[in-house]
Amino acid sequence: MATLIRGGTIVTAEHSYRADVLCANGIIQAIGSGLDAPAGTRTIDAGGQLVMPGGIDPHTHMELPFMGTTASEDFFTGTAAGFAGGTTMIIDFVIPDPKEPLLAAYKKWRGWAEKAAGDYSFHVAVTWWDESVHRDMGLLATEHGVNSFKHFMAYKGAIMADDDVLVHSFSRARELGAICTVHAENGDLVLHLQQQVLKAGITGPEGHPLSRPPEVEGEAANRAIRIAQVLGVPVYIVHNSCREAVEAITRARGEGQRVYGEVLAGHLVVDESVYRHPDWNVAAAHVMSPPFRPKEHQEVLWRGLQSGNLQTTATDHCCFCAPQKGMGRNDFTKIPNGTGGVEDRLSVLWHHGVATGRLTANEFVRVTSTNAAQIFNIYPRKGSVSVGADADLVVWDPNASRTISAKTHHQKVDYNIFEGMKVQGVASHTISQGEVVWADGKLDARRGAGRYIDRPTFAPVYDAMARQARLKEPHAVPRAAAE
Ligand code: URQ
Ligand code: ZN
Ligand code: ZN
Repeated sequence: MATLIRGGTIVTAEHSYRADVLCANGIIQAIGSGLDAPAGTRTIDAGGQLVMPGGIDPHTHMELPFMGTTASEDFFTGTAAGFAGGTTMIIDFVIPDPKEPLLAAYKKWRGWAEKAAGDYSFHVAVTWWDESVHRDMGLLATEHGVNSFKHFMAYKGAIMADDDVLVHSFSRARELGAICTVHAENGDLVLHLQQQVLKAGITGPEGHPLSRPPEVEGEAANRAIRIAQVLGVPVYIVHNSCREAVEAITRARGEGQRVYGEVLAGHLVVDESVYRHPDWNVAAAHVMSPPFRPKEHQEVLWRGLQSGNLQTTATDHCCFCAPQKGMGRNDFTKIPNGTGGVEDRLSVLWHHGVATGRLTANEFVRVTSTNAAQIFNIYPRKGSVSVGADADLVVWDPNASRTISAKTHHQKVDYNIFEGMKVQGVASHTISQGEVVWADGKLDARRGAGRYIDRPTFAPVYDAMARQARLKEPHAVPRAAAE
């Protein structure tokens, strides 16, 4: 069945203009004024509303096994909740246990994701190294559409990648034309500080931010950026939460290095006072890493988006309900790290970004959809409103408002970090593969309708960059070794 979105204003990363959009067979068939609607077409009246590319959340963890439990949100409920907020695609993570073959882990996650309602892709984490990892990275890049490899510099003793793994993996990623993404916290420092905080008798959630101060994040962000610089590979720092990380990215980008930065909707508007909430469950519900920071960091993050030094917004949607968080009742280091947000990212960004004048509507599209599509090489299929692109769209009512609450959200988690927040800017309709999956407050998500989206590597652009890196530092990379 065709879908015609009539009378709206199309808003892309580049410009805004009045036109209708006709979708059929999963793609955008026509854009123009006065489009005819073939028999049986479903017509949406978008008068007074905006028509934007569906949101892309480049950082989620649906049903992640982590810290002795499994995230409560699964690929079906999580992508469906995304629809309710205008997000039509997620990029999730395959996170192999140390010594688990990357290809086997990838296949396992692919099985879990078959229930997804919306489209998805995977960053694959490199959590250990030997020749088999080198081989599997190649197979994933050349045969399975993986162009991004993740590295956790935190979580020592679990999934942490030390510098030896970073050097091997970053070098392999460059050979393959892939991008390296990084969770930047110094895992050795975190462990040391956790032990110190516990020794001081602090076992509650208030200990969490004490063990991961901004300097721990800034050091790791800079280290990852420098390693990427020497090895000539692009690097994407996920969930930047503080001034120290943004400064590291800004410096590198100012020197022409290919570095990208992501910020979570949560870190833009939630601050570290939550860890001192009198209700243990509320404080524990906010335990995620990097932690929420003192308020002054938020303005630095907003300026990062405004200046273009941070390119994408995400949620790191990784949900644990109160009984799960309770695993750390006597020791904050045992509280499963993670919070939700996949349903609320766009409204939070619109309310605090566009409605305040920090971002234009076009910049909003850039940081909620288009930049992620371009960085991860799926543009213009995704992240655009153009003929031939996937018909993933959101009809956005900039004047509607709603109050965010766990009582009404569609996320499978018993807490919402934006609880009680009244936000302006609401998805009135979400279209996925040309089908209306969210309309006027009702979800029509179909289990298993989501597709795995291949993301090709960047080889051609890449070679030029690698050559430039070699030429710039001939002493650093002996020519023979670099060929
Ligand atoms: O570190 C991550 O991104 C995953 C494990 C989700 N948890 C979190 O605290 N951010
Ligand atoms: Zn992380
Ligand atoms: Zn994450």
